[in-house]
Amino acid sequence: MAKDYADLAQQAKDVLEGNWLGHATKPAPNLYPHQWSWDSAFIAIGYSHFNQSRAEKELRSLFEGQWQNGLVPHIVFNPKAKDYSPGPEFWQTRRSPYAGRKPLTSGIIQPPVHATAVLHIYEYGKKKRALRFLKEMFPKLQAWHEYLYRDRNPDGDGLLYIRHPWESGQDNSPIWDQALKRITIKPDDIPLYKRVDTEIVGNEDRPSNAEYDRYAYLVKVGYDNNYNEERIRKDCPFLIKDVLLNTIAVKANRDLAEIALILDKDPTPFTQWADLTARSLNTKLWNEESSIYFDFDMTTNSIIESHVAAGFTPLFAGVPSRERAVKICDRLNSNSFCRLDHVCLAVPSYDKEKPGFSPNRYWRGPIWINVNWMLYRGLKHYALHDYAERVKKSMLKLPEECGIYEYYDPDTGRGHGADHFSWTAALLLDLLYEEDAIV
Ligand code: 9WN
Repeated sequence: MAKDYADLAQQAKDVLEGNWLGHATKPAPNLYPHQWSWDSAFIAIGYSHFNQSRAEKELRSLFEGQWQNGLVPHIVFNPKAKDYSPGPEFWQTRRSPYAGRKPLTSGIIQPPVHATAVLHIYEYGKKKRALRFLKEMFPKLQAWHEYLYRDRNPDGDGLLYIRHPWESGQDNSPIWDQALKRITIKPDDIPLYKRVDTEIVGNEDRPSNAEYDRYAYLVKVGYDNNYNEERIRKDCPFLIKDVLLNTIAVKANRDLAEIALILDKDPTPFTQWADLTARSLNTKLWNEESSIYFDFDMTTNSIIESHVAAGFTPLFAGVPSRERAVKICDRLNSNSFCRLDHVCLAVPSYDKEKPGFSPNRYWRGPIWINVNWMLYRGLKHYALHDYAERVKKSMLKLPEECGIYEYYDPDTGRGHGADHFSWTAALLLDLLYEEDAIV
């Protein structure tokens, strides 16, 4: 890469430094003051190139919140931070026999990017030290994946379910619209909560109040059932086999298998899980007509036909055949997403031509850097170089010209949500180091 990106890299490092809490990195200065699960994995991927010790600390800190049944919670609360809702008390995790008291955590999960991050640290780090870290993390990652395939795989088809939109990491995605609408709740059933997000970021960039009522209610379903997964499954009106989470699980299992081999351990369980989930994604969730993978609603036993960019991410885990990968690339290269021969700023999170698309409202249209990072790596894997290069260029251009934001308007590039957003900075650094663009 000809251009010198040293300034941009420095800005990205400054963002991570500014968000460093001493034991972990918060996703953004004000909006997200705690530690989030998949954020930390992306952040560790960024650190792995220039600060191995911090990359390790990041994940070590997250796994301090791991439950005894292997669950890795989506938030590990920072006792010094007060301004986030719902906070630790809201989750009532003491009702679970598995949750720890210190640190306090939430009671749901996020996509399991962690094994991928740990392997990344090994690949880019000093080997002797990284090997010690692999040894330390292996049993924790193993317990985490065992939890997923024991508690979230009731049909045995390897398609893991989520029981809260937050578990997918894509809070207000149009994928959940119908499922959330079906949940009718009496006002008394909504636990008391106060929104603080809209005091920090514009209301128009965030989920609606109706969505928040349902988010709060679904948390209550968890604690009312003492976080017993079998009971929750019977009671919860929101159970979805999500493409993004399952794709990430395939990749994480492949990476954990590789870690096992490095440590001279048996990789078979992880390879088998990866194969099982990949096969089911292909046989059950692929839609030939639209060249996309769709989510599956377990409550109605039906496919959710929502055309979101996450539906193309199986590229990242090498799930589709070459033929399907080419079709996905053609679909991306269209007015709905991001045409190569148009001025386009990267892949938006939702089809621009579908009802409900919004250029600024969170997961309903804006460009997210982590999704583009997955698509970029996936496209490269299939040697779809033209499109991959285009995605990469856009991923560099957006933060360079518009700031290091949480998400971006796909038409104007304007940054939205939180400024100084950690995973945008970290994945940008990953790209820059990988391409040797830093001099
Ligand atoms: C709820 C921290 C997290 C990300 C999610 C993103 C958003 C939280 C929120 O922020 O979710 O978990 O308060 O809106 O959707 O992907 O991990 O960055």
